[in-house]
Amino acid sequence: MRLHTLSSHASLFLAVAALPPNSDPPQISLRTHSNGNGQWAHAYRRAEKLVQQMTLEEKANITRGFQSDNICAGNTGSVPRLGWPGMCVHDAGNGVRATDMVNSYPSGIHVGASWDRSLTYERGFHMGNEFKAKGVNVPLGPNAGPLGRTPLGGRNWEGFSVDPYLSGQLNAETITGMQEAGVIANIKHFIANEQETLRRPYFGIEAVSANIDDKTLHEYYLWPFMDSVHAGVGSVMCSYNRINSTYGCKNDKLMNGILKTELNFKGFVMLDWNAQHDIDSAEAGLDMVMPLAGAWGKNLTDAVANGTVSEARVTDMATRIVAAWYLVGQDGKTFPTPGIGLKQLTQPHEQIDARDPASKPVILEGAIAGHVLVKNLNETLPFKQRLAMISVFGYDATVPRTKNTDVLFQLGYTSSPEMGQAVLGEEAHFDQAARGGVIVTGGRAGANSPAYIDDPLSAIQRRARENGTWVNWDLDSSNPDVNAASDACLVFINAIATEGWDREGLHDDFSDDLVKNVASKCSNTIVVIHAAGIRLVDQWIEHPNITATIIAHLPGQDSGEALVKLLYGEANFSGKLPYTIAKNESDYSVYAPCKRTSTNDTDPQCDFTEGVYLDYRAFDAKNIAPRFEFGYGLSYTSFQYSSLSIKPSVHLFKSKCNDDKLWQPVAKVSATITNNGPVSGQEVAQLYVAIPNSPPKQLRGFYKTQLSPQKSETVHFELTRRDLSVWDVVSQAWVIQDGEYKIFVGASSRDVRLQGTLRVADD
Ligand SMILES: *[C@@H]1O[C@H](CO)[C@@H](O)[C@H](O)[C@H]1NC(C)=O
Ligand SMILES: *[C@@H]1O[C@H](CO)[C@@H](O)[C@H](O)[C@H]1NC(C)=O
Ligand SMILES: *[C@@H]1O[C@H](CO)[C@@H](O)[C@H](O)[C@H]1NC(C)=O
Ligand SMILES: *[C@@H]1O[C@H](CO)[C@@H](O)[C@H](O)[C@H]1NC(C)=O
Ligand SMILES: *[C@@H]1O[C@H](CO)[C@@H](O)[C@H](O)[C@H]1NC(C)=O
Ligand SMILES: *[C@@H]1O[C@H](CO)[C@@H](O)[C@H](O)[C@H]1NC(C)=O
Ligand SMILES: *[C@@H]1O[C@H](CO)[C@@H](O)[C@H](O)[C@H]1NC(C)=O
Ligand SMILES: *[C@@H]1O[C@H](CO)[C@@H](O)[C@H](O)[C@H]1NC(C)=O
Ligand SMILES: *[C@@H]1O[C@H](CO)[C@@H](O)[C@H](O)[C@H]1NC(C)=O
Ligand SMILES: CC(=O)N[C@H]1CO[C@H](CO)[C@@H](O)[C@@H]1O
Repeated sequence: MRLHTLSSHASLFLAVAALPPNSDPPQISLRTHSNGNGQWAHAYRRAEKLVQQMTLEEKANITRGFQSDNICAGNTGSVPRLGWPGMCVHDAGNGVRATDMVNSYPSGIHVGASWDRSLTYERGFHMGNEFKAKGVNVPLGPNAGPLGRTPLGGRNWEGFSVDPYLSGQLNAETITGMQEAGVIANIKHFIANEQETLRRPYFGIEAVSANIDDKTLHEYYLWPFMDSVHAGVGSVMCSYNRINSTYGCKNDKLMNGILKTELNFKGFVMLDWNAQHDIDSAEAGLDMVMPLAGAWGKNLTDAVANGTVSEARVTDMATRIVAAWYLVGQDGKTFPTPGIGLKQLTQPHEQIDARDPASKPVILEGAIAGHVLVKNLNETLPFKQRLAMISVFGYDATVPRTKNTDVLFQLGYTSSPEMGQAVLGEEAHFDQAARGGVIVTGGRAGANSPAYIDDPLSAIQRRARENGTWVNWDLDSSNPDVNAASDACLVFINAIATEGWDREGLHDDFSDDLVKNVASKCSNTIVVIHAAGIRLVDQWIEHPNITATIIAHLPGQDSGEALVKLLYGEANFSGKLPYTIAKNESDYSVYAPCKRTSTNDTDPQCDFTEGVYLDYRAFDAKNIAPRFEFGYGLSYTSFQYSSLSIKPSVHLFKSKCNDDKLWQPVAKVSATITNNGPVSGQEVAQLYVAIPNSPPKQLRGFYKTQLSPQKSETVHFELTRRDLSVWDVVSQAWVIQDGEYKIFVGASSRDVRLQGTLRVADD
């Protein structure tokens, strides 16, 4: 179908049945980000001044990694002659990794389930402070790829959501928070790093090639990177995989073409550790190699000498790196010596306590906010009166017995390591469930080690000590005896995932059997699932004795306390699923990663033929009923939606990418949310748009509101030009088409409470 694009005099007009007389001044419900052009300009002026004093060797020196006496994942070179100290770059997702005196924050997927912009910003800010205290210049996060093309993806939990809009919003908040704390955020992995299977080349087998058409790339995978660049992110990590058969870290079209030209990214592109690249990666747009010299080092200066790489390009690399450093204020006296807090733990080292007491409420609130209540039969939760007896079952109820270093999150849970791709020498493998204890994070680079893990059983026992409840526990049996006097039986299971390995399935028999065995003996069975990704529940969700089910995701160190507060109604469920839970694996438009079963294919190809039809976009388009849809989650109260208002705010015309007009609000939508239930609570109001020639619904707004009983709030959504656009491959521009745009406001992607229409036409 041909796209009808709008000329500059075309207008947008409204066609809703009745126009509510809404004259409230718009409240600021969305944090606004700027791409920081002004700040970048200032940082560039200072960077240029410093870099122009550097020799070629010095410039090349800061584009590469060096071994050091610290345990930073990488250290750049320094320029001692000019007093430029170099940078420590380090993992990542849940807090500062592999060291002491730091906190473990909720994982990306948990934050995604909170749909809470301000908590997300706070988490980024406090985590950023910890990295800074330890002398880390660049935390290697947050994550906008993988988004979650395959639900089996081993690293999906490191990101916020499979939905590019939700991912983009929360990545922008995180980046803003981190950079305001004074560290350079690193958005990764650019791009289409959607599976761990064949993520890297080995033994003559190339890494998988993600073959994506231009429209899908823009409307799905690039979308959250756009938000990240717009938020002023200082660095981007290129990915291990190939895209259209060219490695991400030597892909001129992606790094120079899309990232630096189309998106106008001003910071630097960093190599993923030892990712495939060569000297040509320099002219393709790569700015820094890690962890050592890769194919650069002396080769880079030699290449300048023989004319293969221009010196201007090396100057540009150095300028981008130093500009990002100035951008976040690392030039001042307040930034510690790089890597100061990351000495070998077994060597004498200064104790740098990075934990600020101000982060405590952020960690606990964040842990609470990412729990999603998906079933609550007859309001079994919250516990209404003092429970005389609680029975606790399942391997996931208690703290793991291994040591609290990262090893715990890498190998300690593995109950049956398989060799498989272990020939790579570095890929650890998990069973589907981590049966060594409760999980508060997924595995490897995103994980870190806290001082304590407040596990569910300990938290329940702490409460029992106060309230006199009798607690039975049996965490080992797969078919435990149940004390018939139990008022409630809590079953704890999990689904683990890790970097380096895709999951084997979305549920496991051991855990499902455990749940069913308890349910057959206990009429008030409550299932709690800690999950590093999608976990199916159809084996038992309709069992009449299963009265409540909680998807507890990966809450970080305050897991148990958060859960107990929710169980007892001192905190309220407000999380919503940032993905779809299907009834069956085959319901997902993409299930398994490409080339999962080993073939002798040395050039593995993965065609993203499904386009943008992933997760709810596909369930909606194919009319497949999910078990629990994207955006779903129960609370202890109920909310009523009323008074939809849709107002176009400016004239629309075709706009090109990089144009600031792309971020201009073009329509304002508002609705009134009322808490018409018995207790106070929080609701995440969601806005979806049906863009012509696109999936039936796409998330384009959300707002989390806290309401006491009988109280109302008018929530406001701003739709930007980008929000209504599609990517037109012919004109290479974001384009608003003619036609009707249905607007849905509701409590989930399927629980639509209000709808209206926005019509765009030439006039
Ligand atoms: C390059 O960086 C290393 C590591 O920081 C430093 O030891 C060396 O002196 C630097 N070289 C130059 C030419 O500045
Ligand atoms: C990949 O190939 C597709 C199909 O030819 C094309 O639409 C797209 O622009 C290419 N993308 C990149 C990054 O090369
Ligand atoms: C330079 O390149 C050669 C191969 O082209 C490689 O063997 C060598 O390790 C490289 N040296 C550095 C310092 O990157
Ligand atoms: C220039 O130097 C680089 C780095 O040593 C090398 O890879 C390349 O082959 C050289 N090119 C020519 C034309 O000598
Ligand atoms: C839930 O309530 C319904 C109707 O009130 C009742 O029939 C059913 O037995 C209750 N179920 C449980 C598990 O209490
Ligand atoms: C529910 O639990 C009761 C024990 O309280 C048990 O007798 C009954 O068989 C269970 N129901 C099912 C369907 O398993
Ligand atoms: C559920 O999905 C699995 C895995 O794709 C498939 O083998 C099975 O046939 C599906 N079952 C149903 C009932 O669709
Ligand atoms: C791969 O090659 C090996 C050795 O040539 C052969 O034994 C094996 O059957 C091949 N596997 C597949 C899946 O083709
Ligand atoms: C949660 O709900 C309880 C009542 O169940 C209420 O007392 C409390 O204020 C609520 N807390 C929040 C943070 O909404
Ligand atoms: C139901 C019940 O007895 N709840 C009590 C448990 O203990 C807390 C103190 O931690 C009391 O506030 C509750 O009333």
